[in-house]
Amino acid sequence: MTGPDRRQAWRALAALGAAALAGCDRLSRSPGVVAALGSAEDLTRRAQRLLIPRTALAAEFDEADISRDFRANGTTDPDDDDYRRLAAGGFADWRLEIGGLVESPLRLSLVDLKSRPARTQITRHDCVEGWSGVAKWTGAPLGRLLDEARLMPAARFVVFYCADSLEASLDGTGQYYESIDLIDAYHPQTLLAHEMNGRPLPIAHGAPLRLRVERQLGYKMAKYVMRIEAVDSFAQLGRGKGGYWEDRGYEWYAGI
Ligand SMILES: Nc1nc2c(c(=O)[nH]1)N[C@H]1C(S)=C(S)[C@@H](COP(=O)(O)O)O[C@H]1N2
Ligand SMILES: [Mo]
Repeated sequence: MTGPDRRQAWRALAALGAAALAGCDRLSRSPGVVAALGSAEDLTRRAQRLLIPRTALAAEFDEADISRDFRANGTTDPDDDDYRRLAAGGFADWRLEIGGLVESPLRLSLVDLKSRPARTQITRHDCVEGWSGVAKWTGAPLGRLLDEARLMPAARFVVFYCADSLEASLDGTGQYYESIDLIDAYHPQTLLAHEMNGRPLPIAHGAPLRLRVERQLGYKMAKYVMRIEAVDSFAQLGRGKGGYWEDRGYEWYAGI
């Protein structure tokens, strides 16, 4: 879309938003219109997705905006034996593997990761369940690590394997995993975070390392990351939909 076209589209959207807001107070009292408003919102969201480039930055906030009580969700204390052993040792023996379609697979300790250039950002986390929280995250930008591992041209997605299982299953499909494409993998705010609010990442929030992919919903932000793999397809993983929650019906691209 060219500049003037885009501006026009924005103006149309802004007008739509203003009209919705003006009517909101009055209309929202009638339960019958709640569903209609819901679908208008859905339309706005879709239009917004078309208009805002995927590479745009997510909003960043100030220290004063940091939530005092950032909820922990999903797994908050993995009971997997290997994880428990690593946690007991303060994650000194933990190593992050970066493999798959890369020329130079990496095996990085927390010390190694902390020696890489870091980025710090204060962002809002939105869970699909309807709650949000603002926190400050520090970590290694994923794109730099993928460059270091020398991604092969065939790589299309990056998969994150986690330590925890949310569901007991013999075939391993109960294990938490996630995947993103290379646009998100190289987005400047996509981090492998090892600090939250200036302190080592707590176990409840994914210690020792969790993904931040700020243009998407909370379930994409894999906690307890053990291994990262570059792949050309995720059809053979889990139940084939690219993530634990995607395998159970959630959208793979959870853009916000
Ligand atoms: N390994 C793992 N990662 C996970 C989850 C999980 O259960 N296990 N839950 C997801 C969901 S739904 C959300 S909202 C966030 C919660 O992160 P928090 O505990 O830091 O709030 O982690 C996501 N990543
Ligand atoms: Mo979530």
